Amino acid sequence: IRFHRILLTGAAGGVGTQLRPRLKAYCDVLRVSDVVESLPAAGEGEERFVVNLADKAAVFKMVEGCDTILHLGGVSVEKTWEEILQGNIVGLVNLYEAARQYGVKRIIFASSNHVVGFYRQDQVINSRDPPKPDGFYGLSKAFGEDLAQLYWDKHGIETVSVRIGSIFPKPTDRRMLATWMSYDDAERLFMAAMTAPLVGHSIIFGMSDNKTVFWDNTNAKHIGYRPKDSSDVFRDEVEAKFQKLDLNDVATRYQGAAFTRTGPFFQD
Ligand code: 15L
Repeated sequence: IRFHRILLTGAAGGVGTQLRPRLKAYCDVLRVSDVVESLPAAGEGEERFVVNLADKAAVFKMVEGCDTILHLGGVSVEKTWEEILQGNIVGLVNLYEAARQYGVKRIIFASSNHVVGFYRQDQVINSRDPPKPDGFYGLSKAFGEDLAQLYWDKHGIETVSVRIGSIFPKPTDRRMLATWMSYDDAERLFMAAMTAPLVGHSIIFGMSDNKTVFWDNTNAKHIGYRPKDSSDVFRDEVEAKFQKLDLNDVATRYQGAAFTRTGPFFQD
């Protein structure tokens, strides 16, 4: 499947920057957007939009003419409630309303493992287990998943909510041996989500083929995502760095690790 125009939001972020050149292979036109002016200029076959998601009119212009959206935009870590409200709640409603207006058929929504961050690391959960957000950020992603469900049930817009673990060059702590997803696997997952024949609203955990797991993706098998990388290649390196396990440390205790803390930006 080739798309005419894909919209990539959050294109200046860590994941967006990596995905941007890769997505070009799947569409005639790649429209990239971000809130920051530092978003690199449009290359060949690209269109560039600097947009604040809380600005409804701007979001509508950004969405018009797009076949599908990979929505990585919004606030991506714990921040003040006001910032999360604007970026992830108001912004998401704007995006879905625009999608409804312009007939976008499917959205790939970057949800997060922080929707379930208060499950413990000795629990293996699946997508039907109730959310246990670990902060306002995780809560906003839980809202996003429910919003996606509503727009499927009521308006027939499909969404794959990807509860992304940790997309980084490599796992850097013990928790990430379970949560890590390589950039190559992220591309595989996002493209599987974009092209699977029928998804309705599906929730999938975004991780590589890791040996240590917190999440069971059985409910998302219809998407056909086959990871090819594994965090285990880095296991010795990681375990050598973190030899002593403190079982009372949230980094070892909870799936959401530091996000479960209180304190500045962790909502005391
Ligand atoms: C997230 O949701 C963040 O966007 C990312 O920066 C990482 O912190 C990731 O979760 C994680 O849990 O590793």
